[in-house]
Amino acid sequence: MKAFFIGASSDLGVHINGAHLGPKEILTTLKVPYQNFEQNNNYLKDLTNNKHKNEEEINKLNAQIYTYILKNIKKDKIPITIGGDHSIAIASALASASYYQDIGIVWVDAHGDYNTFKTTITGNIHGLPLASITNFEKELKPFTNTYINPKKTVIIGARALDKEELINLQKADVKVFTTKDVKTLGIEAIIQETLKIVGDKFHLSFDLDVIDPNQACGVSIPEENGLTVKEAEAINKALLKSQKVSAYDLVEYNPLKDRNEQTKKIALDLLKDVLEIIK
Ligand SMILES: [Mn+2]
Repeated sequence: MKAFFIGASSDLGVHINGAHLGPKEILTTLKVPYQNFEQNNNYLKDLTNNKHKNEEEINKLNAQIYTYILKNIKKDKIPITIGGDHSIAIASALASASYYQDIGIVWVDAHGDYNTFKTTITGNIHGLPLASITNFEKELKPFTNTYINPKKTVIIGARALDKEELINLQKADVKVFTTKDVKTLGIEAIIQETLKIVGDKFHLSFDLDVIDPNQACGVSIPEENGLTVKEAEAINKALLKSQKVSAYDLVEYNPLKDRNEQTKKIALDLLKDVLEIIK
């Protein structure tokens, strides 16, 4: 098999408990071997106004994941990292960026994850990873000098952007396709444009909260008026079919919020497509 699996069992970047249970749920059902990473204090207990919540623990965890992926990634061995909250993608994206160099990134997410320590309202670090990966926020990656060019960065499915976060995105020149754009421009047009921006190789980071909570309630921070499962699956498939994906993340599955394993089933379907297409 071309893929190898990493469990990133972390809730350190979010104030809601549960996402750290996601990797085990998904990966044991998938019946694949995986290397799991966690920190002792998985759940963020700091509910103060601290803007750097769990930063040290998150850096420690990400350094481990980064090192492991970089050691095991090869042209024909694609890392698949299952979260956990989205802060773990700093490790996976920068590991694949470090291996391939000059890659792009596609961030499928209801949120921009483009806050900085200056602009964050909550101090929850899962709102910062894409800014960190593209070096708009210089912190959160003490384990590497690598970053991804923001001009080769595309967000798909955004519908909950903070005011200052939106300014950050415009300053950095990141391309954002909102949920509304997906519905009006159509998936084909968006994928075509995305592939032009990200270039020959790109990291694909898929946050389950891009899907409408009516169909996928098992996430920590649900946002109304999302993509349908069908749309999300079509975007996932089309991006994978380009055969340009360097590494893949599936994040923010929260079993404590799921109903009848609805969201887990969606996660497994998305991964089934990943494994079929990259085979
Ligand atoms: Mn996210």
